[in-house]
Amino acid sequence: MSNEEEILAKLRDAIVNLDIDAVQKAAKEAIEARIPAYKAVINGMAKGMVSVWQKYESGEYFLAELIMAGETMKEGMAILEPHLKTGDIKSAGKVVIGTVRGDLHDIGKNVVVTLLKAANFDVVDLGVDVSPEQFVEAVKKHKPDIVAMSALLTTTMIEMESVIKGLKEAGLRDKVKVIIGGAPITQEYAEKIGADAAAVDAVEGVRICSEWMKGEK
Ligand code: B1M
Repeated sequence: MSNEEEILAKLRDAIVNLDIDAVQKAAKEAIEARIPAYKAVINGMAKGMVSVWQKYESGEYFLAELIMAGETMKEGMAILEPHLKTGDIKSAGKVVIGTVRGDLHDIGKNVVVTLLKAANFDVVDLGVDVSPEQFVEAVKKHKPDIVAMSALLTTTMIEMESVIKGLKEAGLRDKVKVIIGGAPITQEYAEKIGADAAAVDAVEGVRICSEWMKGEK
């Protein structure tokens, strides 16, 4: 195993073992070894979350462990986030982002926020359980280039359509690009509800947003 693979494995294991000290130590090691911070997040900690889920499914972990895994990931993010910055001063564009109404999952959304900031986007994070009205108000107030929505539940993904409807009713739909993401989201669903794009992961989401700002799509 190379040094890089070893450190990524330590990050994954730290999440699986819900070990905040270990995740902080491994995140610092990743920085010292000059592993790109986005890789440490996506190929390290986020992969650990998948194993956590498998343990939950097999009955080894319960809801408390899922929550603790999320907290462990946040501690690792706190160390890696400053190293995701590219150092450019000019903002790439403004994004209003949130997890839709009824949905409290924010780990994936937070990864997207971190990577957007790293790509020099000005990010307005509305948090979780964000109603269509709150999205519309935020667009009026912050005048973003892009609205990004996250949903992890099949029961809440329908809220994305309500947000787009709200933007249309407020005469704002043509003023922003809309991107959606989260485990149940597909390109087909994006087309069905009138979003401009769907992203399978945070890296793709940020790539699409960057392309939009460069006028490439
Ligand atoms: Co929940 N949960 N959960 N959960 N949870 C899922 C989503 C589930 C798939 C597990 C399952 O049953 N198979 C399931 C949904 C089933 C469905 O709807 N079909 C589920 C359920 C049922 C529930 C509850 C209802 C459980 C209950 O209470 N009985 C409940 C609902 C609460 C609510 O929201 N109202 C619930 C609660 C929770 C916890 C609080 C315990 C915890 C969330 C903690 C937190 O977020 N702070 C939790 C967790 C951790 C999960 C799983 C295990 C992991 C999610 C995660 O963080 N993944 C999840 C199982 C799974 O997804 N396989 C599950 C890691 C993260 C990095 O990935 O979020 O997919 P992800 O984000 C990715 C991409 O999707 C994408 O980029 C990210 C990074 O690459 N992406 C975007 C996401 N948003 C984007 C936006 C973009 C672009 C890309 O815009 C540009």
